[in-house]
Amino acid sequence: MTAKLSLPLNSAMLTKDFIYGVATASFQIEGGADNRLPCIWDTFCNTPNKVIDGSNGLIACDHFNLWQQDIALIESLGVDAYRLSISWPRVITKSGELNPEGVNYYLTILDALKAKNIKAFVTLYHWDLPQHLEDEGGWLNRETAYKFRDYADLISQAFGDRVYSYATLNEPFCSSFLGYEIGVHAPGKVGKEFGRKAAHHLLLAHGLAMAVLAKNSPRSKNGIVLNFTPCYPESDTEADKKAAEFADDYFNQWYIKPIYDGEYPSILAQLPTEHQPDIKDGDMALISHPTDFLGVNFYTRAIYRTDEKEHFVQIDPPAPRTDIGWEIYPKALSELLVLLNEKYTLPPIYITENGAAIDDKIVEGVIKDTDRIEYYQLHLNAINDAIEHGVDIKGYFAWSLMDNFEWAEGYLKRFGIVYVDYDSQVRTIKNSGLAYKALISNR
Ligand code: IFM
Repeated sequence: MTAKLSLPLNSAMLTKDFIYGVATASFQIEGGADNRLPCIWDTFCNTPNKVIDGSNGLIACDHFNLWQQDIALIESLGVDAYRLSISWPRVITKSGELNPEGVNYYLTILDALKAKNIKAFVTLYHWDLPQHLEDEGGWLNRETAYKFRDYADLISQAFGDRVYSYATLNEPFCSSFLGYEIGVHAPGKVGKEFGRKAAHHLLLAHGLAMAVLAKNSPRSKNGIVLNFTPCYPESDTEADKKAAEFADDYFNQWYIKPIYDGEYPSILAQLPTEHQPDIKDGDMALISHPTDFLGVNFYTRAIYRTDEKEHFVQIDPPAPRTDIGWEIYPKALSELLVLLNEKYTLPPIYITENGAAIDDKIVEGVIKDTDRIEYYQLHLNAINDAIEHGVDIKGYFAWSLMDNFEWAEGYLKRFGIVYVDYDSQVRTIKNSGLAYKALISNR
């Protein structure tokens, strides 16, 4: 018997207005690397000891060739929406023009989704920066923000009215902190003097692109997707609480406050000058361009204690944990949503990613991922709680449609509700996928 997903009968999440979807990202699934320019993740994968299993994105799930069957798969799940990202190095040439082949690839996908009445949630940047832009400084170079604006301009004109929602960026925290401050993601730069500078240019890119999207695509819902890992103190001592607050400003509020309040958290003044971003006159006004929605990605929380040398230190996550080592703590999701709603004047929210890495086994064609179903159930309940507390949440996307390239973890961690056999490229819907499908169709 497949475990079920359910919600209270009076839940707003059971109305047809609430959007259910599945999410992916270009570099994680597409492959088709010969048909695009190299990106920073190609270079990172080619650098020894960066990706744990030494793998890369050259083939991935071969979605570049198998997209038709993947869209049929998405349709078979009965979802309302598909969140995908556009590979910048596939659609824009080195000289900054549209690459018609790459654009056509996405146009056919978008048309196929439209024909099946599946809403397209398009993310313009899910970390695959063209390598030639990194060679000019990447997100440390302010010019990259303007290059992103130009890409957003050209691609949104080309896509016309095919897109239901545009997100400018996915998780600028990961691009800047993981990529430019601690170097565990591409491009692998390490230095406290880099992280905030990269973040500022990413946020500037978002603001510049928002203005372009508002002009070219006024009918789509345009916004940004941010990830949140709520920060909890290890104890009730003032010192631990202060440590957790500092971490929260550094990892979470740093990315949302500029967008909705037009300023960075006050910890900005406590950072050494050389670690601070280069903020020019007018930047904060550009960054705080109104958005039609906020995308929230949530997986786990983090616990902090005070430290003599640093502002905070993170302690190891307690059990229960998923296969990637992240604590399962759904209460943090409802608390986060309620807190964000109190703190900021927000547009409607979509939960644009949520899911669990589980060490799945396929046995006689069946994947009994009961732990993943439980994870989804707990988090759907948490979202329902937040809605009951007055938070305006319009939809939910499972991460991910299918197992894929999990960045520095390579193919070792499986987040899909569909199992991928990477040798044969056969896809098999896991029990979690069947449970998600049943929840959606029973509305
Ligand atoms: O796989 C990633 C995704 O690309 C961005 N958000 C988190 C997921 C799980 O790590």
